[in-house]
Amino acid sequence: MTTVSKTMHGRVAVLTVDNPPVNALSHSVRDGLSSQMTALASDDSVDAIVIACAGRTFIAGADIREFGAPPKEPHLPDVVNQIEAMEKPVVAAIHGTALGGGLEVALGCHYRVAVESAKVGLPEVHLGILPGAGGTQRLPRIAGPANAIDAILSGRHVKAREALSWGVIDEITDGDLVEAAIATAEKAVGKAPRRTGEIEIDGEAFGPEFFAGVRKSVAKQTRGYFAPERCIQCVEAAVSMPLAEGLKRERELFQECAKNPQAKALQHMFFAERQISRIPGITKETPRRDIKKVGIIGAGTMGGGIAMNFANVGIPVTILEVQQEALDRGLDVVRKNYERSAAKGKLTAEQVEGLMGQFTGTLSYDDLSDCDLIIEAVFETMEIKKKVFTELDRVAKPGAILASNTSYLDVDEIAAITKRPEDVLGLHFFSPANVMRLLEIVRAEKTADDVLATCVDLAKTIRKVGVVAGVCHGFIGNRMLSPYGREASLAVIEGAKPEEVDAALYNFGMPMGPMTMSDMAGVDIGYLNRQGMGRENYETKAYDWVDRLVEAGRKGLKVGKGIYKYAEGDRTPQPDPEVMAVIEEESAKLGIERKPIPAEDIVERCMMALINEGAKILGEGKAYRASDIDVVYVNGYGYPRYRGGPMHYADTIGLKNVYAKIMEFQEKFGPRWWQPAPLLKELAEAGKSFADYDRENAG
Ligand code: T1G
Repeated sequence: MTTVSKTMHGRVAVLTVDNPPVNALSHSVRDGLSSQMTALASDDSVDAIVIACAGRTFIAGADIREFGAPPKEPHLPDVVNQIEAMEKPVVAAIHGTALGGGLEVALGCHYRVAVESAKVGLPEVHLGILPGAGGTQRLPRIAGPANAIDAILSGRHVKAREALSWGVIDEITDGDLVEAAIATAEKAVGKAPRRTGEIEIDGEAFGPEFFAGVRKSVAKQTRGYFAPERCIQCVEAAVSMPLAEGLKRERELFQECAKNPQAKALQHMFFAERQISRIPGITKETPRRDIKKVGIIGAGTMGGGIAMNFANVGIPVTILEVQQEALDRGLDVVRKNYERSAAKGKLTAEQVEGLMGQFTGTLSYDDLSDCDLIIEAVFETMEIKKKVFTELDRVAKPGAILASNTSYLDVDEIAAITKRPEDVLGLHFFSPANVMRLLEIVRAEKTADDVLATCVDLAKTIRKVGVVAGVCHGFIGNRMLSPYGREASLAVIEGAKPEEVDAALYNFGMPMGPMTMSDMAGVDIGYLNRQGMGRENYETKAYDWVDRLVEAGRKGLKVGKGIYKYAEGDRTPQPDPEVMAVIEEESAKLGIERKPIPAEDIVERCMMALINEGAKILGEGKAYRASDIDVVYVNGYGYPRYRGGPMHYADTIGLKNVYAKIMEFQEKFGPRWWQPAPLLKELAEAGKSFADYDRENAG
């Protein structure tokens, strides 16, 4: 298939790349560009060349689907070198996004013309690799090492205007892009070639101190990641080496990254996040409902945070509270949030007012009658939720979508209280709801397809990662959190200190350990939950020590003491001997002889618990794909993205090994909590992975 075609415009040859959906540099594109360059170099009827793209975007990078397959010639670095070496001027005409290999091709060109809305970037780091076709060598030369390192380490999409100021784009046109590029090409004919790779960097200001500063500034957000350090080393090479040597160094470091398991995990996440909107029974043809106005019930932290998501994208919201005071307080918190963003320079004072203008407060359900979607974020008991939904059923207009933000409750039961269960579903936001990217979309038994489809699209509109889950206690995320927390807590009663459990999981890559997380969320929340459950329904051994802390007033960070203690105004958890005394007493009471537990064992128990529950959820059809579970854990619980989520992590261990480990735990810790998920057993015995399961069940 020809993906690169040529048309003549006077003496300028325009090459058009047409490889939908995003003009990725598949083998045919590389081959087309390379053979066209060879032919055009000696074609006397051609003075100059333009590279443009059909469809929605300029080249968005290498073809990620070809990763892992044996590389086929011509290789991209050679194609870029070939373009740069041309004696005839070559101009890139950029619209959409020139990303990764796409920007590298553009940097190989001698000029770059773009439309105002275009963006450029080197997002390879998000895929666990680095720009491997000269991007780490050419971008520092043209944009300067500081801008280059910012772009390469963040992977961000740089707007055309900013790229223009960096020198990466030569011209922004508001007219026809290809015509503007042809004009630039014609003007360049006869001038000396203008090659990015020949620009000399003044290395003076970019010595070891500069790079030490860079390393320090990204240390926190790149903790555990393999590629960022290699990206920095590439730019160091660009500053200190001639182009050819720098390109060689880039190649070596690229290979190191590509071989590292993190690359596979991060690429898995790339596709996983694009799979989530493929839902059985939902197609492009499924009708959608218009969401022009949203109602939120409850102006607490959750309700206010949820409301902000809609206001941010220009959808007006009506917030309902029971009392004026609570309403005022809630709206005030929203305003303060926006003002904080303004103080950081992210919003102007005018924008803050504009955003606040999207909010209407009310004390009356009747004011929700014109809302297309109403989300309740009230206290988490079935009784209260039912009252709210009865009211909603009374006031909502026909066709309005009614959603509950419950984290655990049965959405079918909530839906059944209304006369329109087909309009009801769960929309489970994560706190703080204006920040956290995850949204669990809970498909209840009777939820209509168009309701679900509307909410899946809506998640994208409000820039959330929306994963569909079935109705079960805790849905995907919180259901898995429960056995994970249990194992962490058991480790404490068996001999580990809380700070040892936290350190083990932090070092595994979690943003914080479960004990710190408990303190932050409020230790009393789990306590109240357990009180409602009855002792026969949970592992008392794991939690009695925690409950004693709560009963002694240690409710967590909010009161300055919980599993840890906190100095006034300081959020740093500090181990507390008083807590250790309680733990030791409880261990003794249970007849447990406390023994140190190695960090690997703590991690293993917690991870196996997570994976096994994930496999149960998948087997019961409460998640459509193992990769959906990975998306939930990475975006909602801070599971290290570079491990690809718990299910991908299980695949890297091998499901046979996972199953064997769970059986070993059953033997060692008893069968009550260690029943292998039937699906896990089945896959392990068949020698399959969760990825195989996803492939076989696709569509
Ligand atoms: N390769 C293959 N498929 C790709 C792809 C790519 N690079 N980019 C997107 N797709 C598919 C995607 O899976 C989806 O497929 C469809 O295109 C639309 O994508 C040597 C090593 C371009 C900003 O990392 O950031 O260059 O699900 O839903 O929201 O240094 O896609 O429809 O079947 O995301 O409009 C570097 C990745 C590669 C860019 C468009 N490039 N892509 O966003 O649509 S590494 C990237 C994106 C590299 C060199 C190297 C976005 C987008 P399907 P979409 P979108």
